[in-house]
Amino acid sequence: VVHITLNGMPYVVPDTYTILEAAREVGIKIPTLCFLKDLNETGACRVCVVEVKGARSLVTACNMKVSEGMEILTHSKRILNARKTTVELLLANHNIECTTCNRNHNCELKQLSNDLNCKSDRFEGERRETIYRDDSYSIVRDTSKCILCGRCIAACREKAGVEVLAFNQRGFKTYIGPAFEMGMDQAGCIHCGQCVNACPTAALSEHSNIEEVIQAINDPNKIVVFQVAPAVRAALGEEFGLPFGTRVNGKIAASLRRIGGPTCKVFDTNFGADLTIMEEAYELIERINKDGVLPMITSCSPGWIRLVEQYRPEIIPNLSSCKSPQQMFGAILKSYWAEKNSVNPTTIYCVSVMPCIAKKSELKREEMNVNGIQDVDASITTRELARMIRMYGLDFVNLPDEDFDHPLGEYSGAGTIFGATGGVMEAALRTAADVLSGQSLDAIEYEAVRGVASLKEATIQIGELSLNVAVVHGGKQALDIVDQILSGEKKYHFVEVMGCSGGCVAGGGQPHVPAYLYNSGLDIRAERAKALYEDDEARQIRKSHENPVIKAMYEEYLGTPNSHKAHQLLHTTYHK
Ligand code: HC1
Ligand code: SF4
Repeated sequence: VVHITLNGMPYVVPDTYTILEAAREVGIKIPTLCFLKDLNETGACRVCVVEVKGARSLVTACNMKVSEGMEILTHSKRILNARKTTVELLLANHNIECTTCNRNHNCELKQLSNDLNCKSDRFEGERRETIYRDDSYSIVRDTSKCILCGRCIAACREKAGVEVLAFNQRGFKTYIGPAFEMGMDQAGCIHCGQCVNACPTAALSEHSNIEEVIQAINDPNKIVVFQVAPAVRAALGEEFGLPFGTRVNGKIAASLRRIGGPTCKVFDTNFGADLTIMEEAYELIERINKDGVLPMITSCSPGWIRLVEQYRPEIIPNLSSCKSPQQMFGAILKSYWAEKNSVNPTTIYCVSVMPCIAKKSELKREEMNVNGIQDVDASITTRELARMIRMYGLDFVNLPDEDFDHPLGEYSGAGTIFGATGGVMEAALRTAADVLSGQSLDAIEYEAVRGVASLKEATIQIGELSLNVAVVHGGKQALDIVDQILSGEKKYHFVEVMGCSGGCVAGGGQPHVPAYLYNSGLDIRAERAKALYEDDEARQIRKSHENPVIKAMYEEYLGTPNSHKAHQLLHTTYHK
């Protein structure tokens, strides 16, 4: 420990602390802007400056460690002026169209400007040049709102494991984007959206599909069918002030029903997840029994698929041929459900609500159709759904809890945990273990694959078979493990990979988490995952193969998992 004084008061704090951490512990919030703990600790924005007795100039609290006898002032007149000037300089060339900005309710720059009593017109200057790019189906970049904090660059490098974004040019012309003015796709973006989540302003956002969804809702010739991803129910409540980790299944169903009107259907991607498990577990068993390519690697995360296709195509033979739950759901909706209900599939408009922005481009892939009919028509993020709920004047928190529609709203606990890292693995094990052992096993909670550790490995004994499995999440970890698999260093039967660290609960389309909460140690991945494991525990049926609608659908329509028909509808291919 060390002895310090903060604003004249004596404190004893651990010597590993930064000034920022020491201040936080004693209840003083030093503002930050570019700082993200363990990710972006450059001290570049200088918003967190403090005075330290004896230091020649102001020091940055985010990356300066405390030391014995240090005397620190965090809110002196000199500091308040310095911070205010720094932010006013940012405002001088910032595009301050706050009224229509999609981040106006949670922009960190706006909040800071207000807290520091800044004026936007103190400095007159040239505005930042707008380079507005909406050139992928998923992500939009607007440099006029960029403050060059570098958080996105760090997220792309450290989380996605690729280096799509960088500082370009020099001086006033500096801007963040891909090199050589390339588009995001050209530059190898995987659409994980981790840069969007890291952005304090609206310089990076998802490509919005709200308007086309509203158009479909108002088209009398369309039947709008919603499907809601597992992880949305673990996070949407945050947009309406509910505590992190509040499960809002019932309010999502109620909201979508009011938005979509009386003819819409509110179904569940969790049903698609159960179906994915059927196909994937049987595919795994077949690969094991018939000396197929192992390890088999999951394929439901479209950011991960983009990573493979662009950066490690050598591992394509290991990918499960299963479409993702989003796509399986769409394909079944427009075949089985449409036939059963005598609906012309071309009149169905399927909208997925996803925690992900890569889902927007996944649904546009040319393989994602059956007989020329696109499986899913549009995808909106959790954030976009929140905006629509506000747009439609719904009092979210006070809505009644309603059920999803039947039959495609029926899901097992296995389907819902898909949204957390390790969930797909656990769901698949619940089914594979029953099938391989020929019993209905009671031990269904696979603790070894739960949690946010960056690599989880386990050996699961199923009868004679010792099944070696691994779970990784986040592009960077995924690339590491792929390289170890390719070199023969790691040998597994089955690997779950999710493109985002934490899995879909921390996807690029989830509600923004303020940086100060992240920096103070809130692990949003764990908070939201808890809601999904609770959802699992609350279900009577917790194994995908016991979902009665899934069972009936195989009996009436698909035959067996991996049948010819199942392959036509539910499996896909990848590009090199
Ligand atoms: Fe996911 Fe999936 S779990 S990919 O993370 O397999 O996005 O939630 O919907 O499709 O089910 C996302 C989540 C989601 C799919 C499922
Ligand atoms: Fe990088 Fe992911 Fe952002 Fe693309 S979406 S620029 S891969 S962080």
